[in-house]
Amino acid sequence: MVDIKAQPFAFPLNVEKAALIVIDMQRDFTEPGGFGETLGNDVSLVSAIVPDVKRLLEAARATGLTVIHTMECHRPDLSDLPEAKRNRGNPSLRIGDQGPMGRILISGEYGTDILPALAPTPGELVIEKPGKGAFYATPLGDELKSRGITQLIFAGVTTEVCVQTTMREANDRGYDCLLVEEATASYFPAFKQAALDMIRAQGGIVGWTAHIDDVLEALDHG
Ligand code: C5J
Repeated sequence: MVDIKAQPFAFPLNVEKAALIVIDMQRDFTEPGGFGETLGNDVSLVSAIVPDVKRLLEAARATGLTVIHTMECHRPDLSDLPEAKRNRGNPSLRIGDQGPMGRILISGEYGTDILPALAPTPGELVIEKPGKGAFYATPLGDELKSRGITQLIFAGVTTEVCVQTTMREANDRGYDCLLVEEATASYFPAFKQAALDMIRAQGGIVGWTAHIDDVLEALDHG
């Protein structure tokens, strides 16, 4: 057990029972022409975290931590895409439409893939999820139980949507959750700040937050 300096208080890391979960670091959210941009967002705000997510991934791999990647995506026949989700808002391209990087947020398409710099290595778990939360309609819960994981270290995008939704799902299921500040981003910096603040408020009501250098130092000693 090693303590990670964190807010609202130290996070007691048990490397045997912890996993790094990297949420939705896909081209569709981070590169021009993808889903994020069709919604009117500046994707450079989220692609900026790639070097820090990479540092975290490399440290987790070196420490022998379980590594999990998620991807928000849908089946090619759209059978797992609720009409409400497809029709929400006024994007220039909807989920399933043909875009410059293939069909938007469809499993197997180029734009749906995880960024090459952060690509899963053989043996790492990849969870395809149709919702914002990674536990909804996926095998994530069973996979974590079968590996004896009780702690989740979070990175990825976007902080207040898929990251926070998954953290809340995990917190309700009894996992200790830690979000790494420099390894998560939003298209709206104020929303990222608000999410960090609400996660660690009230004695860590959803979980902990920590700076990446403090997490890396603990992993080095873990
Ligand atoms: C969004 C996500 N923002 N991965 N997805 O629609 O946060």
